[in-house]
Amino acid sequence: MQSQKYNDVIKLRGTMEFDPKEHPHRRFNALSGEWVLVSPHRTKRPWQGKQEATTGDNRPKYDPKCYLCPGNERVGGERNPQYKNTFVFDNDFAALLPDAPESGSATNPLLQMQGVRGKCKVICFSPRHDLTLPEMEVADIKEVIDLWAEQVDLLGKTYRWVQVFENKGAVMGCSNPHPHGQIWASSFLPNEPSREERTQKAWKAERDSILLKDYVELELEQQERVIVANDHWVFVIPFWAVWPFETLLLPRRHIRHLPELTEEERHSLADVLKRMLTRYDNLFQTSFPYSMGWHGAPHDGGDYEHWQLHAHFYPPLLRSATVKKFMVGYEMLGEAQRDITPEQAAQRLRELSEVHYKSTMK
Ligand code: H2U
Ligand code: ZN
Repeated sequence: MQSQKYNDVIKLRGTMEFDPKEHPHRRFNALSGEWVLVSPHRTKRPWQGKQEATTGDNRPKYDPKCYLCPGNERVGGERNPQYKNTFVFDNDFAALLPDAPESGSATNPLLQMQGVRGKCKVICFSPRHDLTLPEMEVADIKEVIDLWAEQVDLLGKTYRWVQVFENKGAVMGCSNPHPHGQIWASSFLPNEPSREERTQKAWKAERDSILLKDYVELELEQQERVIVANDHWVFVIPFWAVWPFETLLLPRRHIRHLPELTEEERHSLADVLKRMLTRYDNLFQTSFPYSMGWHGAPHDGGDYEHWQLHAHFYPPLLRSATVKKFMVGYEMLGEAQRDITPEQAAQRLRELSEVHYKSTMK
C-alpha cells in the first residue's frame, strides 16, 4: 500500500499544468539519439563559483612571435608564406598519420583496437593577427568557406571522414588567438558522426524524408528558436541544445557536403556567419569562445541521401565573459543538463544587435 505522503504528492502533481518554461523535463536529441535534462526553475540559484579573468583583447595586426602570422617561422622550422587571404598547412603535430600500419584483428572483445590513418591540417582564416571571423569582411569569410569546401573535396578522395572545425578562445584550449581552424581527416567514422549516421539513416528509412530538412522546416514554422536566417541558411538554438548558447546551422535545401554549395550559397553562408557570430560577441561583449565544426556526409562512396550538411557551435559561456558552464558531476555520470531553456537563450540572442560591439567602441 502507498503512503499518505506519496498519495498527496500524486494528487498535487495532478492539479499542476506542465509548463516547459517552469518545470523540469527531458528533451530528446533526434540527431544524436540522446536525452538532455532541462531545469528552468533553477535559473535563480546563487552563484559563488569560479570567476575567470578576462584576457585583454588588444592584439596587433601582426605579431612577430605568432606561428600563424605571414612570413613567420613555425615550431617545426618551416616558414609561412606572405599569404594574403587564407593559408593551409599540414599540422606539425598531427594526431593522425597517413601511413600508420593496420592493426591485427582483435582476439579479446574487451581489448579491441583499430589502426587508423589520417591527415591533420591547420587553416589560417586571415593574415591579420587581430581579427576573428565576425570582424572579417563578408568577402573574406567567403574565402574561408571556399577553402573548407576545397579541402573537404580533396581529403574526401582519400579519407572516409573529413572533420572541419575551429576551437576559439583560450577557454576552449585554443593555442593561439590568430584566427584559425583545423581539419582532421580520418580512415574511420568518429563517434559523433556515427551517431548522426544512425539517426539520419533510420529517419529516412521510417519516413522517407530528411531528418534535418524536416527539422529546419519545423523551426521556421515555430520561429521560437530561430536566431538568424537568410535565403539559404538558418541558425537555431536546437530544441535539444545542451550548452546554454549552443547553435545549429542548417541549410534550407538538401545538401550533403560543403563542396556542393553554389557560389550564391557560399556568399549567403558568409553573411549568416558574420551576423550570428557578431551576436555571439555582443552577448557578453567579449570575443565569444566556442568549438564549432561541420558535419557533412561520409566520403566512402556509400548512399548518403539521408545526410544533411550542418554545423554545430558549442560555446562554453553561461552568464558572462568569465563564467562558463561546467559539464561535470551529473553530466559526467548521468546525462547532460541545462538550466536556461533553448527558447530563452534564442530570445536573448535575437534581441542583440548585428553591429559588432568593438566597432561601436572605436
Ligand atoms: P588550436 O586550433 O587548438 O589552437 O591548435 C592549433 C594547431 O596548430 C595545433 O594542433 C598546430 C598544433 O599542433 N601547430 C602547428 O602545426 N605548428 C606550429 O608551429 C604550432 C602549432
Ligand atoms: Zn598571428
